[in-house]
Amino acid sequence: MEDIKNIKSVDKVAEEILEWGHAHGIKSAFDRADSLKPCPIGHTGACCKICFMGPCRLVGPDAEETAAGVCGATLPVVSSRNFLRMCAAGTAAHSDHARDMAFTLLEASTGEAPDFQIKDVKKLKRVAGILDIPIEGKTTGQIGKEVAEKIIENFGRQKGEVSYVKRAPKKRQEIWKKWGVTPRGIDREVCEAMHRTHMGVDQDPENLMMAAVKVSLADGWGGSMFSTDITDILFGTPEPVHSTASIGVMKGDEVNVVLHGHEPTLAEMIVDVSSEPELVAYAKGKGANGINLVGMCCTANEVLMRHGIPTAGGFLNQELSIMTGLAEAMIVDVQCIMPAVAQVAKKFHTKVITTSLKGKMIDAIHIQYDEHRAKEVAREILRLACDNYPNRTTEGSRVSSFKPLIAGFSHEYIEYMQGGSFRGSFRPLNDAIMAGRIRGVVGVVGCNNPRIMQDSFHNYLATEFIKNDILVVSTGCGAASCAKAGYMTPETALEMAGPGLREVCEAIGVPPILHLGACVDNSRILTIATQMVEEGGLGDDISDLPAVGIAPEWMSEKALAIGVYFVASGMYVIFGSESPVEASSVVKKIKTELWEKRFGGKLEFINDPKEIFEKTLAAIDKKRDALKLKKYEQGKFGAERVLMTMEDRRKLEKEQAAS
Ligand code: BF8
Repeated sequence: MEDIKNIKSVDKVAEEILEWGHAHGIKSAFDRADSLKPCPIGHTGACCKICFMGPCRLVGPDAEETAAGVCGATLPVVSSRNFLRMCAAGTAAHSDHARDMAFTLLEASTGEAPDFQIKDVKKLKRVAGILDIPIEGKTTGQIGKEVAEKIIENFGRQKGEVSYVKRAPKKRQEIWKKWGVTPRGIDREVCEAMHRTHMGVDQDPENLMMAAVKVSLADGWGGSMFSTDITDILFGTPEPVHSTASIGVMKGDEVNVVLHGHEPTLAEMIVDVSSEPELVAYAKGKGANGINLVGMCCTANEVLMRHGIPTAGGFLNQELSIMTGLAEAMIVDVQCIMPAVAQVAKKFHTKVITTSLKGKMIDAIHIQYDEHRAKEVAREILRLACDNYPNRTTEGSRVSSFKPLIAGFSHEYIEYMQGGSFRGSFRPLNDAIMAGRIRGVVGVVGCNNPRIMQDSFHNYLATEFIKNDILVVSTGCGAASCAKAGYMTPETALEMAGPGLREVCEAIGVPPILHLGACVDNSRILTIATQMVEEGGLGDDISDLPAVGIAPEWMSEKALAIGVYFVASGMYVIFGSESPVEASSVVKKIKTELWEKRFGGKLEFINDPKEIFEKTLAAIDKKRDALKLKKYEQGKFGAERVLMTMEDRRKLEKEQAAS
C-alpha cells in the first residue's frame, strides 16, 4: 500500500474528479480533512462537554490518575460517557429509521398509504411467526397491521425484552441476561443512555460501558433488524441482481437524479415512477434521452439490492457526484448527508432537495415527503429534476467509467443458494468451513473517512481475505467500495480468491465478496451467524464461529453502535483509525479484556491494515483450533485449478468446444 500513500482515494474516478476540483478551486471533505486536523483532546475521548461548567479537557502526563473536570469526573468516566453517547446516537439513528419503516408498513397494511404494497407475503408471515402473531384466517393486510403494531410497540416497550432478542442463540440470550444487558424497549435504552450520561448520574466506567452494550443491542437485535425485515416485506427480499458502480454511472445525455440518504420509502417510489411514459416524455421534452437514477450511500444499497439501480458510491462520493456537473438533482432524507453538498451544488446547476422534516438544510429546496401521496411527491421531484436539465452547462469534471457488480445477497437467498427452495440450509457453508475449504468469514463493513485514503483499507482487506480463503460479507459504504473496484463479480473476484473458497463459490454460484445491503442490513449478518450456529458443527454460540467483524474506515456513531452489538453478540470486532477512548487505559481495558471475558467478543482500534489483516487471521485460526476443526492449509483444496486463470479457462473451453 506504500506506493499509493500520496493520493486521496483508490477510487480512480473519485481521484480524477478531485484533481478536476483542485484545478478549478472547488474543495471537498478531502481538502477540509487536510486543513482541519482533529482536535487531539476530543479525538481521544478526553473532552467533556456535557454541562456548561466546561468543556473540561482532561489532559496532562498523568491525566488518567490525576485529571478531573470541574465536577470531579475522571478521564475514564468522561471517556466512557462519550462512548455511550455515541452508541446511543447510532442506535437512535438506525432505530428511528426503523420506526418510519414500521409506520409505512402499518399504513400500507391499512390502505392509508395506497402507493405501498406488501411485496413479500412469505416473509411477512415468517416475521409474524417470530413475533408470535397468529395468521390463520387473516388477510395480508391484517397480518401486516399486526406485525407493524407489534414492532412499533417495541420502541416504547418499558419492560421485558425487545421481541427479536429471542432470535439469538439460546446461550447468547443467557449471557445477556446474566450481565443485565438484554434490551427492554428501543427508546427506553436510548433514553436511559442519555439520562445516565447527563451530568452527575452514572460515574462508573464499567457500568457506563455495559450501558453502551445494552443500547447497541437494541440497535442490532432491534431497530436495524426490524428495519431490514420491514423493508424486505414492503419492497421484496433481495436476490442477486446485476448493476454497475462508480460516479461514472451518471449519464451525459439523461436527467441524472442522485438518491442519497438511508430510508428507502421515497427512493422506492421514485424508482417506481421514473419509468412512467409521461415522465420519460417529460424528460425528453427538456432535451434529455431519459431519466437516470443513481444511488448514493445506503439509499444506493437499498435500491441496488432490490432494483439494480447503479450506485455512485459511498459517503465520500457525495460532493464529487455534484462536481461532475451532471447531477440535475440530489434527493436526500436522513443520515450521512454532508451539509457541504448544498454548498458545492451552488457552483453547479444541481438542486439539492431535502425531503424529511428531520433533515433540512440551508440552501437546499425542501419538498416534504408524505407517504399518503408518495408517488405524487416522487413525480414532483422528478419533474423538478427534468426542468433543471436545460440548465446544465459544460462545467464539471464529467467521468464515465464504471464497474459491473452483483448485489442482492439476503439471508434468505444465501440459504436458498445452498440447496434450493426445499432443501435450503447453511450446511454446505458450515461443511466447507469445517473441512478448511473456507477458513472463516469476515464482515468488512462501514463508512469511508477522509482521514483514511478512500477505499484503501476496505479493498486491501477484502482482497487479502479472499486470497486466504476467507468469505467476505459486506454492507454500507464498504460494499460500495468493493463494488467500485470491480471486486463484486464472480469473474474478477474468483480470479483472486484462494482455491478452496473459489471451489465453494463456483459450486454454489456466488462471488467470494457478498453484498448484503445497507448498514441496517448488518442485522442480516447476525441472523446468518445464528443460523450457522444452529446448523451445527461450529459450536453453540456466535462467539464460537471463526468470524470477525471489521469497520476499517469508520466515522459515524452508527458504525460504533454496530461494532458494539457485534461484540455483545460474541464477535471480535476491529475498527480502523484511532480509538475514540484512546485517552483512557481503563476504558480500553473494559472494551477489550472485560467484554471478552463477559461476551466472548472485544473491540479494538487498529490503524494499520496489515495488522488488522494479521490479527483477523490469527483470531480465525484460534477459533478453528478451539472448535477442533481441521487445520487450514492454503492450497489444499481446488489445487489443480490454482494455476488456471479465468482467461485460461475460457481458452480451454473454447478449444474443447472447437474439438
Ligand atoms: O449507514 S457506512 S458513511 S452511508 S454510516 Fe453512512 Fe457509514 Fe456509509 Fe449508510 Ni453506514
